[in-house]
Amino acid sequence: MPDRFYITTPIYYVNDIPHIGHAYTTVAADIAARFHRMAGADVFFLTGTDEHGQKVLQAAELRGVSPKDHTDIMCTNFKKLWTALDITNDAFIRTTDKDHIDTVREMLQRLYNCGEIVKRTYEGSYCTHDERFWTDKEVIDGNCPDCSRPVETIKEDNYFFLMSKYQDRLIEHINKNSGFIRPETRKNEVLGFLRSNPLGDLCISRPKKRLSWGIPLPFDESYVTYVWFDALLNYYSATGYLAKEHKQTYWWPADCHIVGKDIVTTHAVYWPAMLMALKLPMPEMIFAHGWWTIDGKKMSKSVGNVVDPLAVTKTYGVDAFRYFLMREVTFGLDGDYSETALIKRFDTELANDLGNLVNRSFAMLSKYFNGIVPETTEFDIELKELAEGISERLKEHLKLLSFNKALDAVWELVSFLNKYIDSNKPWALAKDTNTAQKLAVVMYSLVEGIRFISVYLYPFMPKFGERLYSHIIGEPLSSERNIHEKLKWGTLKAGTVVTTIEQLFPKIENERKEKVVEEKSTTTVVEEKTDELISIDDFAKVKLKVGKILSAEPVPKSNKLIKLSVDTGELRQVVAGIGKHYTAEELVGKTVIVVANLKPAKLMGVESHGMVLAASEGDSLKLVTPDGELPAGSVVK
Ligand code: ME8
Repeated sequence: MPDRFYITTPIYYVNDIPHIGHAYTTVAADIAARFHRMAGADVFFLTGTDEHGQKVLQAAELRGVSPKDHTDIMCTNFKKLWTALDITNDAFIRTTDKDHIDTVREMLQRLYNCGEIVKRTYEGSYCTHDERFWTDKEVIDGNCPDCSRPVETIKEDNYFFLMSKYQDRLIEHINKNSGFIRPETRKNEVLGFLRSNPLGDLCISRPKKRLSWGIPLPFDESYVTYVWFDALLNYYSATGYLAKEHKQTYWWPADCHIVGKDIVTTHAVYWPAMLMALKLPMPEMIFAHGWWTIDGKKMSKSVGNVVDPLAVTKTYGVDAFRYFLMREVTFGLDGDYSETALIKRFDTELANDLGNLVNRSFAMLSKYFNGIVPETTEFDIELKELAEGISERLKEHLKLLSFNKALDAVWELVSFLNKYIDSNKPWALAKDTNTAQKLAVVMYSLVEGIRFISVYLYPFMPKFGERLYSHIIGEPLSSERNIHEKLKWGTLKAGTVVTTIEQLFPKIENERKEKVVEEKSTTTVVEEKTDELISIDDFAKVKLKVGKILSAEPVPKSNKLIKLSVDTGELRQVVAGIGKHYTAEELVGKTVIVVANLKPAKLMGVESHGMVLAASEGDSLKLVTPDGELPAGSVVK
């Protein structure tokens, strides 16, 4: 891993209201930045806004304010969103910053002086909306190939950057540096484009009489700079005035430009050609990710399907949103965004797999060791190797921005620990003094494993990682330097007090159901009508699961209700009216069958999420249990 890591997002058009697409790129860059910081690298993470051009001027005029005042207001939409999404950008560049403008002018002058920029008369098709010329081949039926608006034929003098002469060098650079453009499909696309078309020169000026809102050319003040030429230079100019403590040469070249696939040509052709002309080193990698759609359609204000990231995070939390974006789709491919998919991942992966692992582990530590991490000299070698090995795997995956592979690796540990509980059955070990040492190993391993998970997931879900790590260790994770050194099995000290923790990801479906729960203090007696048969579909509505009773205690002031904590693949509280037939003590460790989709109810003021099945005859009552061992959560069919 480099000791110094410079990562960027595109600078977003200041007129846009940020949506999940913008959030996606920025969250991805944030994860990479956090990961490198944790690994001890010196990180510079840059984002910002692109503030010049016709559209900004028009929007400002419409509001009756100056373009600068307009951009001052509009760029705060992005700044606020980044704060809300826990983005740790080190700097926010605006192309209206004086230092950026000075750098652009200096670079233009340099290129002009060495003959890389020349003046020519140009006649061509121009799209005012996109502020760019198109070749005759590109124009479709007199319309712009990008926005489909009619193009105008314009003849005027303009300045051109002699980009065409870099065509061969660009192809050579891309071929020699296999990781320069990622993913592979985008690299091939760019190579295909460069090999099959003669690369034109780039018109980098706009006459002021047509467009006044831009950076004036230093060698001809009657022109302003083409907005892309100005924008791309932000990556370099920022290193000169926004990255503190070091010289520009320390930060340049960038390690990683993350962009969407829409702007791959500007980044993988224009920008490297500009750098070649400026005799500046090439960035290490340009990664063009895929596109989020809604029901297969492009997000757009006019269609009204734009998803507001702030609204999503208010409902589901920042961590869940960040997790979903990175988990749902392979970085590089397109994906369709839906709330249903988000809820599904939240409930199964965050609430069930992860949240319950943490909850039941800490609850058992509290029950069997008063919340004190026990002393142990033994450990499970497979678990140790898995936990420690993820560190290297994350490095490899994050180098290539394979976020979902990284999450897969962490989830191997989550699943391992869940199975570890089921196979070691701490509740059974706790019953026998001969297995006290084994119980200590199991409980130590669970807490230690969870500590690893808190660190590994921190870049993805910073609030979760921070909260969990400091809950275990008592120190904030973000203040730890070189945290990877602490990813050695056994670093957790015996004697550490780890109290129980409230549900980290309360199930969304449950929360919705709970809203309609009514207080019930009476028992409903259903009269059996033997002649009323139900269909198989009716029966299928009842979800029965195998559950393991982790703890039990009598409900105060009741002689028959017992409050159970049951593992049914998720941790749930069930109140059972079996107190006359079983003591709380003898219930712990039993395997039972639970009705898992019963509406929650309150019995003597205690919430119950499900029902334990029992058979009775006269005064006798026995719990129904499977004929043999099955893991908690197994479905009864
Ligand atoms: O192009 N899915 O700015 P922009 C995924 N100012 N990502 C998306 C997306 C979607 N549906 N929509 C937007 C510009 N993005 C220029 C950049 S850089 C020197 C100048 C993300 O506001 C994605 O990263 O149109 C895309 O490349 C970027 O927003 C475009 O932002």
